Amino acid sequence: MDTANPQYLTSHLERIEAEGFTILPNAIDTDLIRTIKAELAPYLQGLHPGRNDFEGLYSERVYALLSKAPSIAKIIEHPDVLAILDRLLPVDYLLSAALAINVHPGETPQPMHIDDNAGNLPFARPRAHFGVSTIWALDDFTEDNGATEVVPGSHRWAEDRQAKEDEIRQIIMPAGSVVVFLGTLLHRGGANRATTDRLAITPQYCMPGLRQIENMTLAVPPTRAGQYSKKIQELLGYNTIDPGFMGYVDGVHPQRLIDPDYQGRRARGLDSPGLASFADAHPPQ
Ligand SMILES: O=C(O)CCC(=O)C(=O)O
Repeated sequence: MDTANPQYLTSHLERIEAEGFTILPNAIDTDLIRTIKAELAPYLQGLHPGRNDFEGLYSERVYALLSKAPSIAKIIEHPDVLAILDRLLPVDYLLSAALAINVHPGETPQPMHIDDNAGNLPFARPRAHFGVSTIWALDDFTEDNGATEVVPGSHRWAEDRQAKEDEIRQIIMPAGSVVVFLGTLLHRGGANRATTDRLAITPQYCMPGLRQIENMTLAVPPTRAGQYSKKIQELLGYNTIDPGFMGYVDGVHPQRLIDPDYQGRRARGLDSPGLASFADAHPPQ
């Protein structure tokens, strides 16, 4: 995507609004794909097949990715993806999940689902999305190797509407491409009828006030988080959000666990707009 050209961003946002998803073809190069595959290789030895139909009995999943395969940070904070997320989620959105899914030959279709269930909050669909997901193809997604399948327009559907087979569309895209979709879009991993694997990575992002699907600050503890950019640290949850303190640990900013010298806004003499607006909304009695 040419992020300098606002028309590209607008057209992706329009597609997401209309269909619930958009595809960014060839967003990373083969060198990065090769590096990520090499980092993941020790964890994809066929020893840990999925435990149920959702994980996929003929699939392997790798979790806690930023503690295992550091190059994956490059796709989690890919500027083209973040440019879209910045328009779809409130500031300070979080990384909710980030996992690799290697779909082996023989895999059957995954159950159709949405990604932003948000702990069963009592808001039935149709509703606003609580999250946005991405699925990166590290192998070509083809007609028969288990390409992700989506149901265009289902981000507007009511809770009980089921997709018919002719409403499902395969995401066929070359390795290095990414599909970005709303958390309310119905989708699933496809059946792998080919003779080769289909490797994907799915970073999923959520509103800042929600619980992350993976407990990210335990999956990527401060000693590991310290090797990444500030943006990745914030996405993991080493941040606080307005009104000023949600996310604190032991009364201090969680960045202090990574950098003991970290100075918060007030120590730096900056306004804390969140605290100000919180105080306005809750005047002392
Ligand atoms: O593997 C895929 O293509 C989709 C996986 C997925 O949607 C999930 O596990 O949440």
